[in-house]
Amino acid sequence: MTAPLTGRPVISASGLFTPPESITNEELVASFNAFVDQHNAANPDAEALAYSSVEFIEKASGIKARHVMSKAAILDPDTMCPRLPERGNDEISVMAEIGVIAAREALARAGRKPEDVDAVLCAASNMQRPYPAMAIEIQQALGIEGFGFDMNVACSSATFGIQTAADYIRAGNAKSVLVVSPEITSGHLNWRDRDSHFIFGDVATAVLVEDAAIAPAQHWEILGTKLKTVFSNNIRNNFGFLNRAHPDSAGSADKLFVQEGRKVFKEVVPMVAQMILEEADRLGLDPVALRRLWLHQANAGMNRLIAQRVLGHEASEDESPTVLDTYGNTSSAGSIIAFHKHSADLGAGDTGLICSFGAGYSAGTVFVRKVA
Ligand code: CO8
Repeated sequence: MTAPLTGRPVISASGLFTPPESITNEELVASFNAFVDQHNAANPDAEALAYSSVEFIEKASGIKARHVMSKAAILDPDTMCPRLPERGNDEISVMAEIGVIAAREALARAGRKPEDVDAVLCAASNMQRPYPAMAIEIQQALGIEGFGFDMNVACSSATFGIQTAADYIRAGNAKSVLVVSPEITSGHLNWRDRDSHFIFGDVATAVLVEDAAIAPAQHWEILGTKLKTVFSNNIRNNFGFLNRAHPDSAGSADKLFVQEGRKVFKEVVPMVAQMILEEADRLGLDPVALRRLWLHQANAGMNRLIAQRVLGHEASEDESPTVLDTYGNTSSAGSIIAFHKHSADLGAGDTGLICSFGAGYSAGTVFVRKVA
């Protein structure tokens, strides 16, 4: 007989899909600089484009490589964007396919059968299409009954998804919810933009949020979730269904990711550090005693500063692990990859924080405690 539901949300398990192909900074810069040479030779009267550099990328961001879904096309100076063959309506979509792989891992780790899941949220910074929802395709591919829908809060999509799932559990509207974040960021990155061409990578993550009553013995109690948004144009993408066919907009760089990176850095660090400290206080947690921070992976320097303000000292790799070096910024999936790869070693009673921040601006905190 199943125990009565508690209304207490937990993270039962997580899953990860990593694309097999990866681009090093050296490969990326060689391709970018070949494009620059071609462009400058073809436009002798225009202001010359400048080279990118491996040293700058690593120093400014901490990124050494990124996984991608379509390496050859991205590195081809004549293409410089992913080329993923279109699929028929009777085939699974690429985003759904990688989301399903991550979701299957989360279900297997939790010992959960698809028929026991009530809902699927596809939470990511871009959807492959507006409808039918990616979440419903993932739900169908997994054989889940119930419902699914898509949600987009840029880099904070996954934490906003976790809070939404946790609220379903708290309200008793669901007992098991999958939050899937397939992030094919290479499709909305401008690979010809020197300021940002090195930032992003592709990945998919999944988090299974459940009622404590049905969770596997090893799980993470969700102590509290908090979301925040403050409008900013400093990270923006103007692509949309209303401008797709507009003659003025064809090929415009503003229909891809654009940012004022330095302003983002300066404004988001204090906002997020303060939010974490306020939420820890509200939950009666000593921030200094947090065993691990799984922070959004956008910039190593940003994470260093945020972790320092929260913990009161320079965080070690053990206290604030980095996956940015090999994955790049994977938008909402970043903090979940860090959690997935660096949480098994913690002991019962250890507390930690999953935290996202990015475009919107948006930020989300999920404080967790390991059980068993
Ligand atoms: N190679 C060599 N030199 C370069 C390069 C390059 N590739 N790019 C810039 N430079 C030069 C500049 O020209 C500048 O030169 P000068 O001083 O002569 O003018 C110098 O380097 C310094 O440039 P910056 O001031 O821009 O460099 P920063 O030190 O600020 O580093 C960063 C730039 C890495 C972008 C840094 O500001 C940063 O990481 N900021 C935070 C960004 C951030 O967190 N953004 C979040 C975005 S993610 C998000 O919200 C999700 C959105 C949805 C997903 C989108 C998927 C595509």
